[in-house]
Amino acid sequence: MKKCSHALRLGRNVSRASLPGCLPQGRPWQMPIVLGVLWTMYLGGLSPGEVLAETKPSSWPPRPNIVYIVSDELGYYELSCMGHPHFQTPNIDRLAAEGIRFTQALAGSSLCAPTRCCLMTGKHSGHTSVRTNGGGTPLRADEPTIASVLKQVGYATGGFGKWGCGGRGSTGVPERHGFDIFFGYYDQVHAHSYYPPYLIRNSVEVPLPGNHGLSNGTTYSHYLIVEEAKKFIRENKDHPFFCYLPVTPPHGIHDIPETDPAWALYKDKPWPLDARKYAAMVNMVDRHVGEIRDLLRELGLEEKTIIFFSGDNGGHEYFRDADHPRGFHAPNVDPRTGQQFRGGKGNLYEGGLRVPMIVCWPGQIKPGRVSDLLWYFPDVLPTLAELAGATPPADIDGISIVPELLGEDVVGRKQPQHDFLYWELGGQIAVRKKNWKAIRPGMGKPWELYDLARDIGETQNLAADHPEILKELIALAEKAHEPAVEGDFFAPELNEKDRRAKFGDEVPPEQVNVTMVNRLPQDGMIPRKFYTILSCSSESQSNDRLARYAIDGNPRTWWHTQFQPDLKRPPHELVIDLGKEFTVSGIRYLARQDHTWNGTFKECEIAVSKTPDFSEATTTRVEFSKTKEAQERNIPPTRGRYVRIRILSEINGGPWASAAEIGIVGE
Ligand SMILES: [Ca+2]
Ligand SMILES: [Ca+2]
Repeated sequence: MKKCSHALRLGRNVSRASLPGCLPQGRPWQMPIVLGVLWTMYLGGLSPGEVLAETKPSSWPPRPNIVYIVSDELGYYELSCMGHPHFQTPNIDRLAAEGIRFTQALAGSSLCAPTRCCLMTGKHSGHTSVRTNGGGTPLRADEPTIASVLKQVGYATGGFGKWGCGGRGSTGVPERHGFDIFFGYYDQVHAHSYYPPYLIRNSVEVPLPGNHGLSNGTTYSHYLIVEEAKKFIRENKDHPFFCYLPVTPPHGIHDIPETDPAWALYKDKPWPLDARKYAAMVNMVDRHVGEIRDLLRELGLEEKTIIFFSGDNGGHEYFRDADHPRGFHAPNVDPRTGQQFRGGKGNLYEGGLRVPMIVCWPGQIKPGRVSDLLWYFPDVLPTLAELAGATPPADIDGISIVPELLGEDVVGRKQPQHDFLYWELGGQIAVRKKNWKAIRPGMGKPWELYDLARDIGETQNLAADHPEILKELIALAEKAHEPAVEGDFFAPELNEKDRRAKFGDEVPPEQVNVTMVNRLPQDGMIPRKFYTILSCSSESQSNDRLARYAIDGNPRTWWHTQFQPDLKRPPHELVIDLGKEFTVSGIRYLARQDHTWNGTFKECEIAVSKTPDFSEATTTRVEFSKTKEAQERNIPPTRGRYVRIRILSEINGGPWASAAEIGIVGE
């Protein structure tokens, strides 16, 4: 990383032909611009910078075919061209050798769905609609994407792989966002299995005979996805196309057919089984990159097609153990120097944001370049729009990097630079301005400040040394954030079905729910149909965790207290109106049913009252345990219509409260 750090101080270290010394050759749409530049300079005596700002090639835009490949989870260093001894990626290495590799092309976010939303919409994660990683959270109906922008200028648009910007039955499905065809997975939970009973094409199920979910089946989904992409390229070979390939490997579940040639390379390595499968999956993706390039060559499209290859979020430290504290393959450790990026998938340190990014366009992008241009996923939309001659939406955060890709002299203008880059993820926030990066690693945690030019590993917090810089970056962050407004589900059962399909089609839904998600027992409970929420201390509107979800009967939805824009601290409370008087004798509580514990109730005060002001209430203290199963606590039987649950502490001492379901026991 020493080279990169040095380059950061200098800005960029990319060598570039300077005007008027180096004329490009054999590129008809580029020649007029160079001559035009020289002529204008001669006539007006302008400086090259001013001239660049004025000029465009006469045959602009170039309108290439666009192939955009995203490998889910692939880490920055997990390529053989990065010197990693575990991986064999000759085709991706060749792509880099024949194109441009970026050292500072950063992910839009640090988890699958939020980062994909940045990629598709050109917005940073302070403006996007999909900021949570539930898997099916939808884009809003009216949101433009790369596909809808390119479609307006006549591109055929196809997507193949994992969507993650809206489950089936929602406003976010890809065919409502500019894709002529999308084949693969809409919900990310569905995408955990390489052997699901079906995939989806434009919201219609495509059965995969012999598949039973998880790792059980005969049809490996990724093969079909690549074949569909190739078919799309063949069918559209005669006019411009956008082929988006967000493939799922090497994301887990780590499966690869034993017959795959990549498995033969790794099956006998003295490594844990999953680490072998992971490396084989990377090699398999590499082979498919080679096959796509072969197809483009066969169709005579090689020089008419720009190929992007990237990861989706920073490397996940898979298969960690005492001997491999940064993961078995250490995706965020430079295998040549040992230099480390801090963190990884799920956080906003560099390890969570650095992804491989390679762009290749034979005849147009100079081969073998390495660029330190600082850019990120929101820049992809305006970049592709410029290449295609489309107008990007006005309210995006990205900037086109076409001058960097093709040359400022060729494009006729300087490469613009970001004033700042912004990320948010749950309670985490990061802001980057040139070499400075401010990060708040979690809700309520102090801000940190790093000089990435000197400290790429984010080891020395300079917040106390440079309070004025930190203050400036925090102000930028506050300006960058606006509350998320997600799209809607009009048929959520379709999305639920797709999520269950991860586990196969032969398990009855009820059983899946019992196995995977606990429910609140209903016997002895005052029926839920009587309940309404009279009041709540706060609710998290930014990610749709509203109080009413605590009584909606759905264990997959939950109430969470507010943490944005400011953090509400305990005590928290919910008041349930039972509609009429009952004799209340207990309370049931179901903690949130996802992977995290935050918000789990511990000490609570339960008050029962005949009037909503609780002026003459009976109160009882109860304490809940750390379990995802339903819990019941009894209170002395009390007549009343209003029940107030006041949460005094959280099971891990956190400031939150959350509840998947609350039930009132009584008669
Ligand atoms: Ca991912
Ligand atoms: Ca619920």
